[in-house]
Amino acid sequence: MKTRILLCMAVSLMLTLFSCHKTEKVWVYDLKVESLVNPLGLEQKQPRLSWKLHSEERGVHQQAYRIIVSSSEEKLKENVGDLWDSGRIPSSETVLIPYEGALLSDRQFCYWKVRIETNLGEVVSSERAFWSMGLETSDWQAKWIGLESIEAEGEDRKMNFVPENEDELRLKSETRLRARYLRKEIKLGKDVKSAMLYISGLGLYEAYLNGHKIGDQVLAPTPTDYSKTVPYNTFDVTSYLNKGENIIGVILGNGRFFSMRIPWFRTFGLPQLLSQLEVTYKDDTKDTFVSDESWKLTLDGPLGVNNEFDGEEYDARKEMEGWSTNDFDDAAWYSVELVNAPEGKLQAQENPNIKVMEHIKPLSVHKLDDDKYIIDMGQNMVGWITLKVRGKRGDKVTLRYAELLKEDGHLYLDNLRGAKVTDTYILKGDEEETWEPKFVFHGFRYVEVSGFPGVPTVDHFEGRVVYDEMKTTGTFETSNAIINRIYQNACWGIKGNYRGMPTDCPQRDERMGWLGDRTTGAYGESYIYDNQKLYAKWLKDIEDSQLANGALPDVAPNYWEMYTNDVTWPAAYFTVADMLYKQYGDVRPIIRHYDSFKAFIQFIRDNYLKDDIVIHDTFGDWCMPPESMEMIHSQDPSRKTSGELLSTAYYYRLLVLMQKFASLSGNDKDIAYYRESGDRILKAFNRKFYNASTGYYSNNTVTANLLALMNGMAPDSVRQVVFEHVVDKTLNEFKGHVSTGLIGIQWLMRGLSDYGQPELAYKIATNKTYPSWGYMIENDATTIWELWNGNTADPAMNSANHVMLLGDLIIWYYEYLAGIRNEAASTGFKKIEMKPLLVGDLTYVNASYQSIRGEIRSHWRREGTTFIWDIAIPANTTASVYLPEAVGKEIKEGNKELNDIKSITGVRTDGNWVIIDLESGEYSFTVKQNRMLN
Ligand code: RAM
Repeated sequence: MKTRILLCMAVSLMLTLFSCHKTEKVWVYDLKVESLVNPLGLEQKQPRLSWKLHSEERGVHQQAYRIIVSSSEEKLKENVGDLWDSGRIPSSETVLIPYEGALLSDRQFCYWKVRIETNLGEVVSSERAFWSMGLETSDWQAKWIGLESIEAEGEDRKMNFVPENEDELRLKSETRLRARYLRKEIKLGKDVKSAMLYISGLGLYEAYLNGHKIGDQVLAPTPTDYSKTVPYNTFDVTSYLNKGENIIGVILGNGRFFSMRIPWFRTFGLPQLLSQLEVTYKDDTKDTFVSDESWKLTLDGPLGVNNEFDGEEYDARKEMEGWSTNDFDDAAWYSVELVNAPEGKLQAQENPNIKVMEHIKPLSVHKLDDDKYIIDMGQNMVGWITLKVRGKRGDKVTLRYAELLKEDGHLYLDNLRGAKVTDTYILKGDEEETWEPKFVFHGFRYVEVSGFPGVPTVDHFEGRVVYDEMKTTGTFETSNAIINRIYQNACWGIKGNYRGMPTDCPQRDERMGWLGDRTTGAYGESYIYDNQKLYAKWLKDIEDSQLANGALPDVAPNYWEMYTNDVTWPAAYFTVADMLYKQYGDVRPIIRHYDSFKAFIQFIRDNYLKDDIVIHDTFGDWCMPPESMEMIHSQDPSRKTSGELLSTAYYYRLLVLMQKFASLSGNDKDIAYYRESGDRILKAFNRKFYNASTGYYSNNTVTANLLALMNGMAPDSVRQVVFEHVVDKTLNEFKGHVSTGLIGIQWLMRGLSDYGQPELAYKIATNKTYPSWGYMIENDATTIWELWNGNTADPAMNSANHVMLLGDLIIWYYEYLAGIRNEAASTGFKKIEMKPLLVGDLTYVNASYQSIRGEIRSHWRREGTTFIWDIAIPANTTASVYLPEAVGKEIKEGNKELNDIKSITGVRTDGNWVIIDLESGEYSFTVKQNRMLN
């Protein structure tokens, strides 16, 4: 049998990945979250099931499937679908198929498999997989517990946490809370069959059973606006428990619940815990153990003050051996207090947890003149380092983190603004001690070590690279070293800014989920990382922060309550939903958020639309290359693009998207409205911004002209002349360099290529002189900078790890250079278009993308006049393959003529392309000068 099935429990969007101490992965479905219409409506409990086909044969299709969902493994084995047996469904669909079985109850375990029939006559069964259902609100018996007071480090003062006056505010701004350690004994009278732990610790928690940490996630749960949504995690903890006495221990950190010192940063409350352990004994009786007033708590553990910006303090002398085992006396601990539940709704965390995803060794450790050492990780990374040390009791090692060094070799901290980025470790003075922080992370390449007993070497430290647990789906490499390096930098920047939300940066006192940075970025990123669940979660964060009047925020989750009411930043809400549909074939986010989209469109219309022009904009074409190398923002009116043009063009774009969304969500009645609004805006836009005598838009910036072209706003008759201005400006005024900021860059590479200037796009992609991505690399960047002039600009806003200036570059790498993309009308890569861009001095591109339907591969190379292209198309998909410069040349697949190949179903030409319709499989094409013609 040649066909295999990989079950992807991409049961999608509403399922939470379980603890991973078991070899199998378990998914949890939250009954409440995944409703399409009514979030509480039980009728909407519809997980979705996906699988991938893999075959070594060509031209394989699925002709039918049968899904079986059972309430036990035994039943599944016997093919008894007591929950759901779909029966034979003649269909080629494999992605996000809604469960249509019996109404699923809370905590229900669902075991499933699928059997498919292929066109080759095979019948293939998948392995079994399973998911389980979450808790309903009424299932929670646990109480929220904590301590309603602040105990500041070293001082004996208590205060209510809500700052009520200036003094208290100042106190908050000086206070980092110590970690809270909580414990509780649990007596199990019988042998355990299974046990589940449902837990939420705000801001961050680590849970232990009998001394063992539960799960390998860090910084859990992932961040939300706790006044709207409170995430809980679920773990299968069967293997941690024994008959008799067991101890559950939890450490609570501040996270973003008791937030950072900055006055405008929302604080939700003091750290608090909700924990519910449900045990089923072998005799099928059950017990539930919940957090309540009987738990004990101490602030006097080794983990002291902690927060994301300032760092974490750990005093190993205070370690309480066995604190989370039953071999410990907690008489000196406080009794916990019952505290109010956070305002938000408890929901199973659907997006992946954050994990230590990679380990890296430092490049070097060297001594500074003043007894400090600098560790160079060789890479601007996000996470922390582990410390291995041996010394006297009470020795204190201090670690500070920075992205850059000053000329004198010391840390450059200016661009971190208020973040103190300092971790300290006080030795207990035993043998060798190892330590790493729990409730902080840093964005850094360099670490300053002081107070280290002895001489530190690279062997004393290891980098922990921390980001959301998600698959790397893309590989990309070319013959051009600078492109490869930029790609690597981009990967480091993207993953480093995934922490349960896509942040702007990981190092300074900001780290916010800025919407505008991802409007197009999220789409490019989806080629490299499986970011589906992260972005689906982020859309909910955005929805959580929408105001009653329809306004959308600039940052989500809503830690800053920032509403500038621009169109350009909130546009990400729409474009990310569109991305999920296009790249993953998932229409649910569009349906779920449709009303919120609609409300925002209306909000702008009611407040900022005047004569069909959106008259409001704050950020402009953010961070375009300014006129002087020291500036952050250009002040030169000829370089800046009109805010009205930006917001009107983006508003138009949203109206076009709304027509599509209305149709996809069954709101066809709205389509005409959005079309008419769009038409009016289109007219007003051209009337106001197009200058017929010059042939350009507004003040002729590249961004202004590109937006008109790429959003389909420039009338056909003027497109060419408008584009000529883009080229002219780029070549003559900016000497073949980028001239845009965050907005224009979202269109630049595709715009230049689509309108016939791919060579100019290639030049921009490979420039090493300012301003360019290559210039960053020439100046030692190992990530992407916030500013084109990041090496010389004011540190007030100058991060060395921002992804917003990537614009559409990653899309261009995959869809253009490698030539892997959805066909225009396809979603989720059911119908693939393979169309590589042979440009510049590129001699090869090797790329692959693990799509939701399987791996798509494009490896091409030029050898003299011969073009060789190895491609792979996943089973159950088809592709249109564009062979470049192939007309009139000899084309072979393997050593056969195209006509002799069964899985090639059509051949035609377009210009110099030879286009082939291809069935799934692996192919190797060669295109060469036909000797007869020579
Ligand atoms: C900066 C952020 C972000 C940008 C906003 C407008 O402070 O870092 O990248 O979107 O400003």
